[in-house]
Amino acid sequence: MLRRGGDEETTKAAEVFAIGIGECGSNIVGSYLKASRDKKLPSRVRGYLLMNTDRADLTKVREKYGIPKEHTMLYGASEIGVGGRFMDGYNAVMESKDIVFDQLSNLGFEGVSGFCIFTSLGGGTGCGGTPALIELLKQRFQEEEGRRIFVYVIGVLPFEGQSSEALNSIWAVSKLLRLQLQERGADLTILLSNRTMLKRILQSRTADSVDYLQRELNIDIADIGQIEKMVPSTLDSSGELEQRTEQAFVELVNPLALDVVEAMLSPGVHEPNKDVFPTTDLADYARKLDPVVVPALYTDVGLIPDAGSMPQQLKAMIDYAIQECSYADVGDQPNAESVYYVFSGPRHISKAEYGMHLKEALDKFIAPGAAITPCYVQYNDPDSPVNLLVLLGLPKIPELVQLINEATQLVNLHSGPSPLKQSWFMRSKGVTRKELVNAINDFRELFSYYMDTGTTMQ
Ligand SMILES: Nc1nc2c(ncn2[C@@H]2O[C@H](COP(=O)(O)OP(=O)(O)OP(=O)(O)O)[C@@H](O)[C@H]2O)c(=O)[nH]1
Ligand SMILES: [Mg+2]
Repeated sequence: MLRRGGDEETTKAAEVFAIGIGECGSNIVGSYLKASRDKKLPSRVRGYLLMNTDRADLTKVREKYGIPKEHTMLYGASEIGVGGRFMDGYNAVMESKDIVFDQLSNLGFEGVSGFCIFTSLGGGTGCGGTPALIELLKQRFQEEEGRRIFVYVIGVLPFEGQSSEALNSIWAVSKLLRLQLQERGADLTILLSNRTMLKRILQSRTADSVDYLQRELNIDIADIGQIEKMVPSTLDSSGELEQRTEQAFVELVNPLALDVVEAMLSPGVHEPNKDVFPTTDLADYARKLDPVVVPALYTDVGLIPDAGSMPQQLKAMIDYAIQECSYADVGDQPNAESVYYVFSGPRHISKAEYGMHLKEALDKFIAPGAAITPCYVQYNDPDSPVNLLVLLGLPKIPELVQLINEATQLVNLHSGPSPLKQSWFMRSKGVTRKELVNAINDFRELFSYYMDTGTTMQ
């Protein structure tokens, strides 16, 4: 448990309950809790639960991150996961409603105003279970108790070449958005992309990453280009090397995922040497941003107020953050429809006077009329690091085109007049072809501006 005895202010500030569902979600919450413990960070979450339909994965996560048993939950009928069949993931949560709420209640979820659900979007347990969980939470709090809660989903998009997972991801995001129209979906879906995180890691820590992968996979890697080519060709099958490759990639990208979670949660937490202006809690993100968000995080920014023009340095910082540090590649022209930024550092750097320069610098990355909401986190220590978190609401995400194309190809592959062919959809996903085609069409509409090229549906 992260809550510290006696530190009332800290516990009061942390109003968030974290849920990790499925393997990816549990890993991210587990490693986040462990990292916070190791770094002795103040409490960011009030309580947490890791849930899975796979007994072995749950045991592994418990051991790896030192999670007490009462914070984990095995549910569903199979005990071996749902193997990407997301409708089973959805039903498993719905059918386990009572035990889910019992356990959440034992862990003290009653008073919280917000939930963060961590999951991959490409698997089955988390991808299908997340919308179900949100429906249940919203029903319980908003419909039965008349109390507004906000729910954030931190969803991980698949690596390149995982076409079956691309299809699951598209279904999940479309489902979350559609449910939101009935006040039963996620208030904010924050997308982190494995393929982009991997690309970032490989670029920034080339030599280290090559060494690491060489060691883990026990193969000779000549250069970084080779790894990038390896990705699509190895990941969609299930042999031993493929599994080890994926595992190694996941270990590489998870620290990056933790950084952004930490950056998002930190403004809402009281710390003695810190001021936040304006006061910001997690709910503010949902109030100010569009429902799908891509974060960008630039850490340890080297800003030197005495050396050269500050407006120029700030502009360079914004450019770099958005173009090189986003968690799903948004390209050069994200055209975001809303922006929230958190600028943190020592008092003489993270100051509101710079707001106008930051606004100017953000201008070319946003749609005309898009709202910009600032937040400054100021530390008394003049040596504290400078970090910039930018949350882009409904940006253009070129890699979604790839995702849509991969999913469309898969749908086409299994389409045809024969019912035998079409039974693939029910068998491997648990839904009809039509439901998946609708989800893809939702995506095409939402992100239509760059859908003039690419694969079309048959
Ligand atoms: N970043 C990251 N990605 C992960 C991790 N574990 C799995 N993934 C990715 O998540 C996707 C698979 O989803 P899982 O979370 O394993 O699936 P699940 O929710 O457990 O569902 P089932 O296994 O189908 O029951 C793949 O795209 C993996 O690459 C992790 O720890 N970190
Ligand atoms: Mg699993």
